[in-house]
Amino acid sequence: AFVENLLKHPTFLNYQYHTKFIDETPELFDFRPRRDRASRLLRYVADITVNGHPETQGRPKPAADLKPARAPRVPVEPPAAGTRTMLDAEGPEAVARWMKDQKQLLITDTTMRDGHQSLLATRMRSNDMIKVAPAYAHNLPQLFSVECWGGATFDVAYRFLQECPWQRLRDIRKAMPNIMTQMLLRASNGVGYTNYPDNVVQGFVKQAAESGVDVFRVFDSLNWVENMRVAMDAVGESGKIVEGTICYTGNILDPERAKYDVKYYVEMARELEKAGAHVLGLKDMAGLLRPEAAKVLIPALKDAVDLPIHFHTHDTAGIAAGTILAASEHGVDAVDCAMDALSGNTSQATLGTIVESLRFTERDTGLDIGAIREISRYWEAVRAQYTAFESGMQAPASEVYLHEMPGGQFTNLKAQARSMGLEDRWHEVAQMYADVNQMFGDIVKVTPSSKVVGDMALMMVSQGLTREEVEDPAVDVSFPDSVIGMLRGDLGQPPNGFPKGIVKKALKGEKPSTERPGKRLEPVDIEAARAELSAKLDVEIDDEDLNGYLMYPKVFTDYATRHAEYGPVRTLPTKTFFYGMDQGEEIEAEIDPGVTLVIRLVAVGETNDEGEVRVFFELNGQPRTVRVPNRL
Ligand code: BTN
Ligand code: 3PY
Ligand code: ZN
Repeated sequence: AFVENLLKHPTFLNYQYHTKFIDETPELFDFRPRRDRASRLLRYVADITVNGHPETQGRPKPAADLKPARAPRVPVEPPAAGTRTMLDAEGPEAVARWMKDQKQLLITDTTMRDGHQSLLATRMRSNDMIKVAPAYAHNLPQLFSVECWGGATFDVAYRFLQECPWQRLRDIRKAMPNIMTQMLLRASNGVGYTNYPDNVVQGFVKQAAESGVDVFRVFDSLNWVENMRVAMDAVGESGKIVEGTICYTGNILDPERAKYDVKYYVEMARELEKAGAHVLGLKDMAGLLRPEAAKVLIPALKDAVDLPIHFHTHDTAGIAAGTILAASEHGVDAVDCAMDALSGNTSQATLGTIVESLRFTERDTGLDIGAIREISRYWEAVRAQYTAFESGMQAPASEVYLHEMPGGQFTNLKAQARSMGLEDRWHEVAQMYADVNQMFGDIVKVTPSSKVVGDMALMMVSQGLTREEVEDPAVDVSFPDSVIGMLRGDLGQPPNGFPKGIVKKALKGEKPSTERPGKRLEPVDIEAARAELSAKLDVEIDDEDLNGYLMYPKVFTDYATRHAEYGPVRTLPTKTFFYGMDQGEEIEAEIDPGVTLVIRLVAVGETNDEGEVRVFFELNGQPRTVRVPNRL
């Protein structure tokens, strides 16, 4: 019966099945009626329609007359060759050489990762990305890369969007086969908040390369190269591009911040080159590199190493474009921008503006401004659906030079402060964040070290503690777990270590470790983990699922449990996913290539004595009724 079902399935007949086809097509195993994917989806839509989505409750709503986002149409012919074509044919060293040899300023589009991570709390759904990927492939084949994976997007996909990050990657890769994809990897912290055993990091990189990542931007949250080698080596072995990355903090022009001076960055660049980087990443996660400083730093790095340089910054202070143009004039090879509609403030500089600024100069990007406008109009319509996740930041702020918060953390920390009732004391939080940084010895602040500094700052503001009191051995302080972990050495070592006084106080005499954390962590028995998870969930666990589970055991298990109940909710339109349906509304959900459900909401009934509501649908023209609890 299984084979019969399989052979009759329209997707199989179309030869469009992919590796997860069987996994995602449980009706193949449905020999007796059971809740199929369509029924599960109807249940989700009914539930959200009746009860609302927990994530959007109490938040601003999109305009009632919102138009659906329509991606630009593309021709049926395959797209022109791009960087991915070059990587496949010639390998990572050849791509690196080409980056250095050609004149144009190369551009990475960050909209699908850092753009929405920094502006919309990472909540953008795969559906909205995949629809526009063909337009990138056809109309912007000169892009260096599209950053669309890693950082916070991995766990947010499972945790809040109820979708598989690996499938997102495969789908983007397939729709955009000619341009390199790029991910942000926190070295031994993977895409998580703490160090993982070496074999977990290695397995994760291997899987990411297989599922479709071409450029791995690898950084360490304390700039400790020793803690980057496992991840960098694994990328090198996969045949993909190792972008060994420096995180920039402080101000090289400030004599008072001599810890992070030009010499410091030059030495780190040399270490990364020796460690096997193909490209040198310069990651200015808070947007602190001033244009005048870029004029000094970029030439110094170019002198020091033989690698192309890829610069990343944020527009929090409103000057990212100025810094990018200064870096371009001084020979930087590639830079990151976000499509206009998702640029500015805590996000990246405005892509179309950089392209126009360099037109008719020797660094002309070669990108089509008309295509950029068209794609940005699509993103504008997409962004309008995510009103619930806007931060409310109205203007750029030079206060970032005080607190030095990464763009991807800023809005998160603000939301965390709001939830603790500290929103109107935000400027105190900002000052405290700066004080905590000094108390920890002036460290690099980027995920996960930035979260540790944020946890400490919020705790101190809410409890009314000052830095002096925290440092005073006579004052009793209960430190957050994340702070104790970092000071114990769980995230590795900053330059010159952590200040002895604060370590002693936080650890209450426990001896900190200065070894590489991965050296102390036992390797995980991968196959035992697979067997255990498979038994627990009663399904086959493939390598992608397994890697998700190893990174985030509880988040993955919760996702998988909800998936069994609600089905492929990733296929629903974004408005439906967050707000359910209106009476009389009709939507489509393509649950497999070429297999589309047409769902119409006919009516929502009264709540009965058991507290249940009947919701009336038409599914592909057939009446269907779903009962869901009314939890309101
Ligand atoms: C989330 O957990 O925030 C994202 C997944 C949505 C789960 C759905 S929302 C409707 C239903 N009610 C719940 O409490 N969970 C499911
Ligand atoms: C992340 O690690 O998610 C970041 O964006 C760091 O800047
Ligand atoms: Zn960033």
